[in-house]
Amino acid sequence: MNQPTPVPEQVDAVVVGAGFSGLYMLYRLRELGLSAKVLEAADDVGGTWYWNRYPGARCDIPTTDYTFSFDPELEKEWTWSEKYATQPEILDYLRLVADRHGLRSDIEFSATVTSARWDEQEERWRITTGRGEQIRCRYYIMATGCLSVPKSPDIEGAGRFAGPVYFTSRWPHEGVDFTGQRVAVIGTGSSGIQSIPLIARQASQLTVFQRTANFSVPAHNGPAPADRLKLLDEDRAGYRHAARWSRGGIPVEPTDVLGVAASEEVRRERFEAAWAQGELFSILNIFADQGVNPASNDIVAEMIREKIRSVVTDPATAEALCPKNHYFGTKRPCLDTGYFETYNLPHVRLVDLREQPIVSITEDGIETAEESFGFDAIVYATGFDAMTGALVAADVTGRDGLSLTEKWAAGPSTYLGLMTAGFPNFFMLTGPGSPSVLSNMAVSIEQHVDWVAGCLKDMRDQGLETIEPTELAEAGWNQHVQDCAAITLHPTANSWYMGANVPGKPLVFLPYIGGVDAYRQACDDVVEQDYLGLQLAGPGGDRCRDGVIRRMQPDVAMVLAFMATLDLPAMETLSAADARGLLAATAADRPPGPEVGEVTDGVIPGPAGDLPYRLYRPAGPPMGPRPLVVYFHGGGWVLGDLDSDDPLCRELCERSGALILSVNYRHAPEDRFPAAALDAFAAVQWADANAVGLGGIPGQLAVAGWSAGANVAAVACQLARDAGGPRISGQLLICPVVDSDLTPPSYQENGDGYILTTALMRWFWDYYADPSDRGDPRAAPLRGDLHGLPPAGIVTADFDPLRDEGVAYARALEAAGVPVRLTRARGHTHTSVTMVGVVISGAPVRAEMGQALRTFFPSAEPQELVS
Ligand code: N01
Repeated sequence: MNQPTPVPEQVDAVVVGAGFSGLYMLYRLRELGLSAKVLEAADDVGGTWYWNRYPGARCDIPTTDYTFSFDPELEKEWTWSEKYATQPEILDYLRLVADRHGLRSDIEFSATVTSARWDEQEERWRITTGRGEQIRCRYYIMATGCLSVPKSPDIEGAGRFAGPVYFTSRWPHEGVDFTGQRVAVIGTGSSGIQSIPLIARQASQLTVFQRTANFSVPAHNGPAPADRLKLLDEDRAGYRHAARWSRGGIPVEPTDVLGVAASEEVRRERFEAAWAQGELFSILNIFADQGVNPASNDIVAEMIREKIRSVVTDPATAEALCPKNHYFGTKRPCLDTGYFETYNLPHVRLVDLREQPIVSITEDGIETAEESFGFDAIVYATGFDAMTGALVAADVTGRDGLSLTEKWAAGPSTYLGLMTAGFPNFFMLTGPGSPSVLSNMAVSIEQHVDWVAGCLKDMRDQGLETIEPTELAEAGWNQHVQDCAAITLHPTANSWYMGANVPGKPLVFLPYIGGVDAYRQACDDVVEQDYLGLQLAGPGGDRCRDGVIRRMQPDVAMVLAFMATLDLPAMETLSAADARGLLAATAADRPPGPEVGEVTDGVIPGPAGDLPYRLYRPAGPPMGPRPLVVYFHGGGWVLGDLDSDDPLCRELCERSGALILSVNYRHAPEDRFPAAALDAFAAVQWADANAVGLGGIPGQLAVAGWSAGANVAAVACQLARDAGGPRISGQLLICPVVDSDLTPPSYQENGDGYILTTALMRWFWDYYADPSDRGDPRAAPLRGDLHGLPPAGIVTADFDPLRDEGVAYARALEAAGVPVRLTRARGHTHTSVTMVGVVISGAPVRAEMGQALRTFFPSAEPQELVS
């Protein structure tokens, strides 16, 4: 007789995992009145704190902060015993949370999910467990943790060892006694660094196999920090609020001290204070630029290396323990208790795998390129398939039979790290593309759970049943995640943040590094903007407001936010003299730009008097003549001078390998149209006539300029063509003013809030040219004849009122048969592309500028690009 097909259980939501995030998610789902089931592979709650029971396992975020905040009564009842709690204590805490809220009744233990499929007809997920159970649910929520799937040993012969093998991430519950044993530990990440000192206490011989030396800071464990406890006692709610809106999920004021600018005394003082504090967020906050500037990072890294050398007595071992292959912070730094001191013990030895790689694990030990080691036990502290491992392992199939594994073959793609297109009603808690592992997980978990719960409530209230990101919104978020990473040193490291620890895993920066505060704001903005980028459907009607939540480069946004705090007067409300003063004052503290070979100042004769110039010569060979670029500064024909654009000129010089001759021109309102244009043309004529004396190559002359400087550069090209010379090889026009029409869409979109405003442009035009002159091609070159002009490199910025006229000029030049190289500065403003050393995301755009200049001089000797 046929067995009746079991009727699948039905719940509103299935949650996978009963760690911090799964427990809190269940609590919130119940609060909403939704039926929910948590599937947990272990036989108890705890998640990462269930599995990682190796000796020395502790949190490395202070317990004042590594704790739930959703239950104020629990906060009162529970007191952590130490600054950094042990694994058993954290597990006890999570058990208490489960029991206090009666969560266990909705948790099925020892239940693994073998597959999850989206049923298009029913609009339900069909979940299958290892026991063959079927569960149907509307919402499928992965609370599987970021570091839960251990990396399988990728070492030759790993299965051959005859003795016991232990993984830090799957430690036996009864513990391990290494007394009298010869023990090998492979791996020196957080798990290795925490466990090695304790294993050394028991083992008769301990050999640590290190592939990459790691930065580690003494934890100075003990009672919870008194200053934090005091703050909590005084205003717990305020403290938690500050944590939620902090950069890392702990209320730490981000420093504005730049490592490269600080005195030796200040550097040392800040470093020693952070070292004494023994907290990750302090040591990562010594300098504002340590995460982005190699020179600043080196200062911190060297001070840590000094500490290691001062502790480890054997100089060769000390040197091997000094991290030199990655920037500090680009691999997860560790907190330790007596880690480096352990290497002073006579029975502990470090084997540097970069000196002698492992050839194979053998039956009785480990063979390296130089030695054979015999062991009684091997401990793998080799890490995890981080952030994506648990998600793709769960065999998730969304719409049209697309599996998550297939979709993410080239790296994860998510919207806010919470959802992914093609997988309706599928949520990831602390998924890739969210701050997660770069933050205090407790804060990030609560934020994600709260967001999901809020979303489910809104859907229910509005009669909506499915939710899924659009491709556009998701692509935009992925881009933003990568943009944030790209301005840091992170992508340079072979870290698990990059997926580099798992052979064959795509190299993509996985978490969101823009900050917990910025991230929370983005999530809130999505909701505020009617669930921007999400398609929602149900009896309440289908709807989708498509769009990208963060289009601006993160450092550009930071500069704008900073400028807003300065509360500067709008330029157009000032006199020209005061506006010039303001520009000079705001430029005073900026980085100077790259070193060049030589800088000389001089004057050239202009039509109405001398014009000051500054000549930049690139560093290095060849020492002979170079192509020459005449450059004109920006400033709306009213402001600016040789100093205002000095850093940009330096960078163009280094990137192009050409001489840059920056020339001042007469300014309005003292000298109105066409004075600036005529000066520019005169400067080009003079440069051509004097090329040899300047060190230039005769006949290799180009022009360049930014903003109004690009205007006069473009005009100079038209005048030179009309006058039959000089011959100009190319024109680089950076965010050019080429028309006097203030109505194109880019003026509507970007006319306010991005420094160059419509009002300011109007002010510039009013000073520069009478309305009757504004159609003259010498004021508005877009209106001129564009045939026979030199090849152009044109840069436009997304958030620039002038964007559309730049594009229009490119199109019009092309139509006139002029070769054009159009570069879109994605996510940039009119000014941000020129902010050398401040806006790092502008570096690729400036590299493009240098490249454009190079193409103007094909016969010039190739130069090495300075990136
Ligand atoms: O893992 P890891 P982990 N041959 O990947 C080495 C969190 N955590 O378990 O750097 C030889 O950091 C590998 O070398 P390399 C925390 O976020 C927190 O220690 O790839 N060696 C590395 O040294 C942490 O970052 C706490 O060259 C091999 C080590 O193994 C994350 O979990 C405690 C190898 C792996 O280090 C992961 O930490 C513990 C091979 N084939 C963990 N493969 C807290 O304190 C790998 N290695 C809260």
